[in-house]
Amino acid sequence: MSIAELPLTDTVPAGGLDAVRAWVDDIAALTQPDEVVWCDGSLGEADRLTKQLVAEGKLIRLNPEWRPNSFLARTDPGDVARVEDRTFICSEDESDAGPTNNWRAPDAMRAELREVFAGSMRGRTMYVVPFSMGPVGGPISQVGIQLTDSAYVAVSLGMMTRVTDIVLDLIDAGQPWVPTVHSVGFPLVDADGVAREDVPWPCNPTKYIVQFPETREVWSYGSGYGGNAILAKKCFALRIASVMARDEGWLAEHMLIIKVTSPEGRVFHFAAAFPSACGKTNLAMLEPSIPGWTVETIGDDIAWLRQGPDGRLRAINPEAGFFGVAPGTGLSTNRTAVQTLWGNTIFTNVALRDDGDVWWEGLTDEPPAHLVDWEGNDWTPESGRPAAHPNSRFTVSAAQCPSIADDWDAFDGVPIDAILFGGRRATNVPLVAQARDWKHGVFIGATVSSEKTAAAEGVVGELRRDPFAMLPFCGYNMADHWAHWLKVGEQLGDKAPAIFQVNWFRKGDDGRFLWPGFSENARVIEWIARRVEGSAGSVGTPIGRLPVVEELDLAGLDLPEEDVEALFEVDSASWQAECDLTEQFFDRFGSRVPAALRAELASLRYHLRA
Ligand code: GTP
Ligand code: SPV
Ligand code: MN
Repeated sequence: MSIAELPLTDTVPAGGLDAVRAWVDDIAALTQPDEVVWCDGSLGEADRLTKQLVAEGKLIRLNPEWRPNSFLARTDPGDVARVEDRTFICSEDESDAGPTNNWRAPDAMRAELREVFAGSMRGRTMYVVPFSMGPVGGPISQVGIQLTDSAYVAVSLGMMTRVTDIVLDLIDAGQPWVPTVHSVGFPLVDADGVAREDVPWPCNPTKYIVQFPETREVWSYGSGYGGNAILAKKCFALRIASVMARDEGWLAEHMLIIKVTSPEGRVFHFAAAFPSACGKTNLAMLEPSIPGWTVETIGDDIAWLRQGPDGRLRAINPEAGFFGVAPGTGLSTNRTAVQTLWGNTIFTNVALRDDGDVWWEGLTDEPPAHLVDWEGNDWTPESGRPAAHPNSRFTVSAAQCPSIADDWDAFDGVPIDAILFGGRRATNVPLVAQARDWKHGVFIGATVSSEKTAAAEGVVGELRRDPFAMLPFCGYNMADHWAHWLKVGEQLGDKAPAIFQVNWFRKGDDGRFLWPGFSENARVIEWIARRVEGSAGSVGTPIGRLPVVEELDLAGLDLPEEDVEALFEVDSASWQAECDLTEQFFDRFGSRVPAALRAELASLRYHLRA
């Protein structure tokens, strides 16, 4: 059979291990790797792969005195973040992808992918990596397999998910699985058999991050960077899983999960959706500044939520590791993360110290006198540029986190008491507000806007709508996602969690953050917990219920009264302008916007004018 005739999978594969083997053979015939290696997720395997990556110059081993079994990867300068304009949702019907996704017809995209993947792994090894999202065999968990020609990606996947060959047994016993294919698009031998040298970070200027929601497949080409290449994460656990969730009545969301314990010993679980690089990992690892409260980590990026047998919404963290933003992570901001990174960590695009350890902006107050920056160049504090890339990251296993909760990998998940929506907003959005009810909460989620960060290619700081923090991650029409949330709320009835909006990033006229953030966010967490248990009051405003300021614990904070006022100011004129923008945003989705959300907008306008 010629390459052009080779079928690409276009149905969810059934038929157990035979189907897996046939698929692996098909992809190998298409991409033509030298060798196919099946991974089992063992420590020995990770050790072999990292040693090989070091030998090939693709990883730098850090000084084991400071950072045992840890590595630095430097990407190609053109492959440092998610590429949203090269991310495609290939549903049969364009309207199912919606106006916020790039859509391509599935057949046309398959033909294009067949071309780019043909021979793309020549001269390389193709790794077959079976993984479970969530506890292996758990009722909310799902399994998948990633094929990749990058050992860096295979090792990263082993840290971020549960890689084990038990997954193959589950598949053989009939469990559905999601096939994902990844190539860095840098074959070492061309079609004429001419060899070329490998480079430290192979990738391709042309990138494709492709989801087929109906057949539940992922194809990724040209990038080695996290969200583009670790396909179990954003591609599967959000874009594909959101579609599964819509069809099956659950939720796949860009949310952290925490366990909060009050001084009286009452336990709460919160889930919170903030856009990329807007504080999920930091809140997930919060070390409360107020006495008596503890916060423990369950997840820092993705939550799968499903109504449990008791009628409550239960959540799991489908991942098993953290792929966290390095800059801004330091002892004074996120001590828990710094402790998590003591060893067994892969750092990507941070700076290298002369003593063989790593550094990034915010790790310490003062930078070292000399560094090698993320691009491999000499750096001093006078260089006038950041030493670490603003989207530099760490990859580390969740089990290593000192604040990890004992129930973080509970089979059935944890019951969720409150859901938080947030963003990076210099103006308008108060420090915290509670939604009046589920519908109002869905309106708040649907209208989140946030200043763009370095987590994706594009202009940093630009304000954009990022509903549910899912703009780049919803595998179907965003307006249908809102309708789905309304439906889930109806199913949950009076067992539905309370919904809140938070904003750590409001600024004063002088441009400084009004709120100290980080561990002080515990004060907001406390208010939310008190609202959930019914022991704190609130003040009704058009945009939601705000704290009674006297009930908010601000003791010991050096916060001028006018800053507190500014943090909670609801300016009618700016909110009316915000409503106009919301209407324009809704209009992009036409008649698919649920009537309940149009009604929320009308009611907000009415109350702002009243
Ligand atoms: P992704 O992994 O991209 O999804 O990001 P994330 O939402 O987990 O964001 P993360 O917690 O890594 O924070 C991103 C940046 O925001 C870091 O530089 C943090 O230091 C900063 N940040 C987090 N929390 C706060 C806060 O409360 N206040 C301020 N001012 N900055 C914060
Ligand atoms: C994000 O951008 O939201 C991340 C990093 O969590 S990535 O895995 O690249 O998506
Ligand atoms: Mn994220």
